[in-house]
Amino acid sequence: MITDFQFREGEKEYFQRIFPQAQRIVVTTHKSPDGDAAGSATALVGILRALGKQVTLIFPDTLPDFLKWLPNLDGYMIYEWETTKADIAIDEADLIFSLDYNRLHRVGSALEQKLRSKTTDFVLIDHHEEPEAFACVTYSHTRACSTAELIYAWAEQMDWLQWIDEAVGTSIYCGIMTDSGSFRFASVTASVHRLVADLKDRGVNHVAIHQAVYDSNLLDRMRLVGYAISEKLHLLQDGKVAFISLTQEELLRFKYRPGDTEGLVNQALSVEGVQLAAFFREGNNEIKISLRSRGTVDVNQFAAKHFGGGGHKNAAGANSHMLMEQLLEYFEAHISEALSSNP
Ligand SMILES: [Mn+2]
Repeated sequence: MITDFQFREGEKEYFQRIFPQAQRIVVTTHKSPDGDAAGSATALVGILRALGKQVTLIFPDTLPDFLKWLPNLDGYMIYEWETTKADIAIDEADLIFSLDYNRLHRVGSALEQKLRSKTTDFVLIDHHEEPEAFACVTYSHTRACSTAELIYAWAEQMDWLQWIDEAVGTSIYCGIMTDSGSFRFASVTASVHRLVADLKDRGVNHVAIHQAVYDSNLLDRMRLVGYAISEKLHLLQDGKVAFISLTQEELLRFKYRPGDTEGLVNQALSVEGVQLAAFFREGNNEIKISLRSRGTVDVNQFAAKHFGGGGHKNAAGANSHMLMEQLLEYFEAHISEALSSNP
């Protein structure tokens, strides 16, 4: 075995029992799908289609352009735009996969309601803390660097590695690469490198994947990032906290497209001396908060306590309905708590 993430008791038997019967399968991910959500989902779709299943891939909202080249995307639906069609697929499904999210509300309220109304079996494959108990199988390992790593681990334990062809491997690589900061986070183990070596043996072209994801900047995006860093990056708490906020007006000025601010919060965290970074992006009716931290500073707890969000200890997110000004004041007033969790 290459991966460290063994099935718990009864999980393999469950899949062996359910798979011969499950013909129509729906695969879902969290809102604002990132490289790991889309990578793990398309990898799973590729494996399931190779097994002869009829698979529908549903994203809650739009897929950023830098992920639209992924293999096995054909026929994917955006729930926000194609609700009726997607609802039919969900109604007809005998099995639903939940990938890269720990709680059903992470798919957005419309899709959440639809999924909650289903009595079909759910399978959750994820690496975020404290998964909600809604699935028949919760294949959740918080030490995994990405959900894509868990898709490989899942296939390996099902003895389905033969279905990991170049296309499926490409999706898995994309998920691991984007969720691990290109293999630099602490979650990247020797097993992850062994797994990637195996993907290389299966024909995966890492140079092309890296270029497709990271070297496709549009000028507007570069200017937006430049503006955010030069005009909107502020420090608090003697330089231990960095934050960036962008209003809708600012995003429009730079012709914002989904995915354009991906990674911005990590750049704020990369400033010398910064232990916690936050990014606030104003959407249509809520503000999306991304938090990152170093070492023992716990942003998962902070996000849960103050904003009802969560994620991992060093990377968490939440949504807020406060106005931007209020929200930033609130953040400033409470952020020292997160730092003091650091002994
Ligand atoms: Mn992930």
